Amino acid sequence: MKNYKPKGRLSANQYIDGILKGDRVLLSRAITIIESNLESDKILAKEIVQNILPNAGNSIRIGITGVPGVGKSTFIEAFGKYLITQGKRVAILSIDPSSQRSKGSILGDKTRMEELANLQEAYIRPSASGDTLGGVANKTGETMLLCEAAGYDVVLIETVGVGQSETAVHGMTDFFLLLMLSGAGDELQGIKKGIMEMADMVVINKADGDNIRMSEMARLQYQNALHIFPQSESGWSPVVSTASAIKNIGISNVWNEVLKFKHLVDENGYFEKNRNHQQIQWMYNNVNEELKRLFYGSKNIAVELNNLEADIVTSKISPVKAAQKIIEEFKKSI
Ligand SMILES: Nc1nc2c(ncn2[C@@H]2O[C@H](COP(=O)(O)OP(=O)(O)OP(=O)(O)O)[C@@H](O)[C@H]2O)c(=O)[nH]1
Ligand SMILES: [Mg+2]
Repeated sequence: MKNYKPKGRLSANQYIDGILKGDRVLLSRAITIIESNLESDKILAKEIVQNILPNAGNSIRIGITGVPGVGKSTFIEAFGKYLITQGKRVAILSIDPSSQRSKGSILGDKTRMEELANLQEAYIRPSASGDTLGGVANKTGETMLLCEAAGYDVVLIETVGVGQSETAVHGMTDFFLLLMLSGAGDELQGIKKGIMEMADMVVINKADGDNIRMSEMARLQYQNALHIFPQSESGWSPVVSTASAIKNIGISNVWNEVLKFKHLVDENGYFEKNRNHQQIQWMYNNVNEELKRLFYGSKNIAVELNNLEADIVTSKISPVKAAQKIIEEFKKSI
């Protein structure tokens, strides 16, 4: 199986060697294979990921979220550049299952992260496209492993503050950072309580100019709000700070908090426990995705589903009975 090589591709070993040497071109090409839906590429992708696994995992994985316009890209530009001054190599990935935006965000982020994108120590890869969040998240997870094997020791995974993608990013990162704005209620910011609850740190961005006082007030408010949540399993108490991504203020503080967190969870064993839990969860995500693909990808099932839909609307069959029937059909085919 080793060294499998579909037409037009290098062998798995060539990609692996390139990635381990930190070759950005081969890293990008390997990620393209991970994102591909061709069956031959899927086999190749699995082989690459399986073999780089011993060299992956050695990064701190940070999830970053916040509503559109809060300043995620600007923050990542400032934060990424700061991390590089600290001797880090930074990979920036994103999860965004909405296809229209994933195209738009490439263009948007190219301009917002211009300086970072030009640094050798940074690697920026926009969201994979795909129909399901689960599928996109799985691909981003594998991309993250390749980046780690290529020597990036901080991985930032960005997502927008709406929908379920937060949960997916939280499920694959060690530290979860929520960017907020002052002067707007939670409802206005579209941030659900559940997302606040996931945050290890809340940063009130755009704390500059006339906004400084309001931002400080918001900081106190959020700090109080976070006290109401039960203590998280990590033993870490979430912190709230202010920052100005555009003026480069409060950026180093964020990293200091990440380091404090890392120290704590290394000591108390939560870091490893959480990573193990995430690995197992990831297996189930893959099982779920593959089952859905097998089921909905089957021609017979598609035809039968079509018939059942017609029978449901004409009340020939109940939805529950229809579901049971199609599952029986599926069981016969496996
Ligand atoms: N005053 C001020 N403006 C900022 C700051 N950070 C970002 N901005 C501005 O806010 C706008 C949105 O910033 P982005 O970084 O694109 O925000 P985003 O969260 O990535 O937005 P999406 O990619 O659309 O989700 C831009 O015009 C930025 O220049 C800040 O710290 N202070
Ligand atoms: Mg952005």
